[in-house]
Amino acid sequence: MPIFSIRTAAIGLSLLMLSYFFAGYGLAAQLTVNTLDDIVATDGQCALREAVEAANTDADFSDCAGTGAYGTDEILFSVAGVIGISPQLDITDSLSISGGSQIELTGNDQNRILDASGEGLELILSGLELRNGFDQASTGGGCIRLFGAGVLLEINDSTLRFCRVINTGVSGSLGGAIVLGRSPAVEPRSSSDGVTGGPGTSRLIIARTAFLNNQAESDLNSAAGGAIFAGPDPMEIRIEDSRFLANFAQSFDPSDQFAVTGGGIWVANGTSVFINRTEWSFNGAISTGGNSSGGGVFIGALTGPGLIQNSTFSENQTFSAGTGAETRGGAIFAVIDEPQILSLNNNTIVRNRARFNGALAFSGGIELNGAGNLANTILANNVTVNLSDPDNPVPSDCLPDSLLQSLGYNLIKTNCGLAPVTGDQFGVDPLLDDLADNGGAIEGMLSHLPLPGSPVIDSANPDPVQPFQPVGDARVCQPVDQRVLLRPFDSGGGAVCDIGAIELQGRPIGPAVAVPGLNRWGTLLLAMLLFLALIQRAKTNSIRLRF
Ligand SMILES: [Ca+2]
Ligand SMILES: [Ca+2]
Ligand SMILES: [Ca+2]
Repeated sequence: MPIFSIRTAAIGLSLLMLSYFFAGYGLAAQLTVNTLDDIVATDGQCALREAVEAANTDADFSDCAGTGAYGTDEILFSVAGVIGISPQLDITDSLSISGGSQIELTGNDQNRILDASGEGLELILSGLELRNGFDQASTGGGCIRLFGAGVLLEINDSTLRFCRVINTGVSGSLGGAIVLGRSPAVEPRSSSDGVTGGPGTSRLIIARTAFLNNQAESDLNSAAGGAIFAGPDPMEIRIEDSRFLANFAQSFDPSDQFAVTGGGIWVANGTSVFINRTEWSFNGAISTGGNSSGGGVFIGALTGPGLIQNSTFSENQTFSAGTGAETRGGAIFAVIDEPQILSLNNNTIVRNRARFNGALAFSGGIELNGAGNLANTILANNVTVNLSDPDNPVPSDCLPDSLLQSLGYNLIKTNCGLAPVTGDQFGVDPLLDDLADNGGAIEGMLSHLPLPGSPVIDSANPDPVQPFQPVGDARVCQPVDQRVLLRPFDSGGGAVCDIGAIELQGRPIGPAVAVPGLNRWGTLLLAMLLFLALIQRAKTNSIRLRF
């Protein structure tokens, strides 16, 4: 009996320790915001600002009482609508904010919306619209700034629009919507003065999120990352099912010496860069004086694996009006450190351009300084444009004498010296329709459908598609296209994938969902929802180009 008692006691103690361990693991209080007011006052209502204070200090604050033990807390909302944030919300502890797709946070063009800092801080945002955040005098990030070594910024199912950094001082203008990962100790500095990675690798994870009309603008210095500036710390980047439309980095620097880089995103030191099923259109790196590079994507150094797949790059541009300036990579510019390789698979990269003024234009499409692989990709109708002869754009899809290598089954309109491999079609037009909303995992996503008779149809690598995970052979097709429609589909030339980001007749995953019979009110509701979706689409598609 004594032995049994000891054993019972031991088991009991173990269970107690286990429960204690699990209780201490992943502590999280939930805080529910129930007012749209941005006021700290004991008024019976829990405001977002009060909830953030409670989560920061791990203690109930004012009218906000958390349910559960405080730790890495979560803020939810029982209201819907717009919250005007002023001044910015300061976040000092790991936190998630879930808006349930019914909350907009606006800075009213007056101030940044979220400012977070702390070593290892993890900020997870979902179901939010952040708009009209503004930063003028600081280090960037019009809507979100997250500083610290080894931080995480994860954004799901959200929209960031009209976030702006306008810097009229001597510092560069960085990250129209987001600046991430810079250590507070790192002084603001030009993006053109080299990469000095800070301590700790940070992570940026973006899914089903739209970056629309964000802008980093400087009057006297450089500008980098129209939507996102990530660095100089080492950074893991993962972007999926997202949109980057009409974001701009631009400089009106009169001294002709500062660079503008990354119209969509700027990454200093990518320890891994994975971009999947994402639209990059109408973004620009624009300079009145200095050099410009990476109209859509700029990677200062790829120091680990890099893969861009199932993505459309269209109508992006670099622009340098200065007579001594260079302009490079209308869609993508990347420096790739040995022995790393940037792989491009199943992309459509068309109609991008590098505009220059009598000096040097390099590639209008993609420009890789280092090793790159190209497979199942459309690279066509990209150009350089000399402002002195604007009516005669020069075809320029990639950079001659580069380390870009074909892995086969690419359509390249103007080959820059790649050795042809099985399946490559060089010197032909892809015959694509205009940019349009052809569906996707995120509302309004734009892409180019192949036109009837297009040489890209059923012309990609005929080997079996690669499994969903892990990302495998860079030569073979993805199992779905940019719209998450299944590949391959036989459009008449065999059950083979189409070249590019779109499988013309791809099908949804799983069986078709039957729509249950709708009554009169259901039909009315559906009609209203469709109407609202059309209005939203019209708004989203209204594109303003600024120079
Ligand atoms: Ca209150
Ligand atoms: Ca907390
Ligand atoms: Ca096909």
